[in-house]
Amino acid sequence: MARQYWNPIETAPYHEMKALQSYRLSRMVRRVYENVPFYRRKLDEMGVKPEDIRSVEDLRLLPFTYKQDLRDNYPYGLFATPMDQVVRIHASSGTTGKQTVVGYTEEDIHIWGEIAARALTAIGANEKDFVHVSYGYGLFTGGLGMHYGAEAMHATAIPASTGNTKRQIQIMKDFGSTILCCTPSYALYLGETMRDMGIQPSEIRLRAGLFGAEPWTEEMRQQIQSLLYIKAHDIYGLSEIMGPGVAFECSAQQGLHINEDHFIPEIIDPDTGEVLPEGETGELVFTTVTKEALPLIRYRTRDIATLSREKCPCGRTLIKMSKPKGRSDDMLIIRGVNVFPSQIESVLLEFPEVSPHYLIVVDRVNNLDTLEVQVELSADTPIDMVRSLEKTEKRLRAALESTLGIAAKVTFVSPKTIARSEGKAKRVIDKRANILY
Ligand code: DLL
Repeated sequence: MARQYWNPIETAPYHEMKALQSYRLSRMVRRVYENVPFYRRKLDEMGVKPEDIRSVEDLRLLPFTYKQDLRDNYPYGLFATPMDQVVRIHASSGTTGKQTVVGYTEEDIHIWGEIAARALTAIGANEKDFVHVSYGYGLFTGGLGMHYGAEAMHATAIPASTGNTKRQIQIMKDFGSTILCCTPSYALYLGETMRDMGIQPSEIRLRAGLFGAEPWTEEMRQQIQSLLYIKAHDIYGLSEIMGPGVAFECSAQQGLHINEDHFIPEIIDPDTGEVLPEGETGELVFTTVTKEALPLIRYRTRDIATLSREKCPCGRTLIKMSKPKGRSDDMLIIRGVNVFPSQIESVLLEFPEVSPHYLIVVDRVNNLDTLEVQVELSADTPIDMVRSLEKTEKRLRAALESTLGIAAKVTFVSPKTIARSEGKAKRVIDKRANILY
């Protein structure tokens, strides 16, 4: 019989989980104090001794770690093990500055495979599945992370990586891929290409997908599901903490379970650093408690989310995070109003006349911020129907204004003119600061 959970810890009562977290936390703090000069200095400055940290409640005594700290200690300065124990390096490219370099011991790789296997099991995968991995293989953690997860559960990994979309579809058809792992934007693109190639979803065996690495909305989930005839699930992670599998969606699809026996989450106010009570929205912060090569204390993810310990119908007791609502640093401030690209996406996806491919262009004209949303018309919307297009544009503008609280210009472009991405989609051009997200 297919396993419902990968590891019984996923259903442990909270008091057991808390005891495990507390034990692992105090052990980890002792280890970083002894092995990472950066943390020893920070703790000394704050007057905190490793023996002060006995339980998860003591977390708030500890300092935050920022992406900048990783850059300042580039490439290996925060590693807690000698390099001869590091068996793998990954890195994440930033929009600015140096790459963030992360490392793994053999045990870290083992745990990563385990948490990715938990995510795959939660969507109903088992050893009979063919896991088609179209995340990039390389320094990016997506490809190898999901690959090792598939192998850990004895499924068959298909390391398709990115690129050559038509060939990917051929592989899916011929090799019998049943589970798809890629970014949600690439899943959409694969679905569209399949449609253009005249391949019916019934000709392939895909039944579920694990999509992450970028924010996506419920509406996008519906589109992927109907294009590919599969169940689309979310998977969250970040290289600094591990890679894909830090949190994963179960069949209930009401938030993502965090593998909290390895990564303790907190939600804080991003401005004051104050820890917020369960249910409030703020910045997600993680403390790794089992990582050997690169343990991080209270790492500021910049992702905005909420946490909840509400009972989950799937039976897992692991705490859940909401889908990330955006990043505290990709949040756009347009004419003083906070705008998340995901809000714009939600509105666009309510309009069947347009496709989910869009570009948000923010500029400043005569000292005034401007917001333009360029969006592709759906392939079956005739571009020459000027009158009906005018009506759509008016309705879309009104919907955007009521959701965002500011006016946006809407520009329709022909189908397939907005650049497709095989990895994370680039959806915002902020000409005010020359930032490309
Ligand atoms: O994107 C790891 C990953 C690979 C996750 C494959 C899921 C699937 P980084 O390149 O370090 O790592 O980027 C991490 O991507 O802080 C979020 O802002 C964003 N992100 C990742 N997953 C999701 C998701 C990988 N499911 C950053 N929803 C994170 C929204 C996500 N944002």
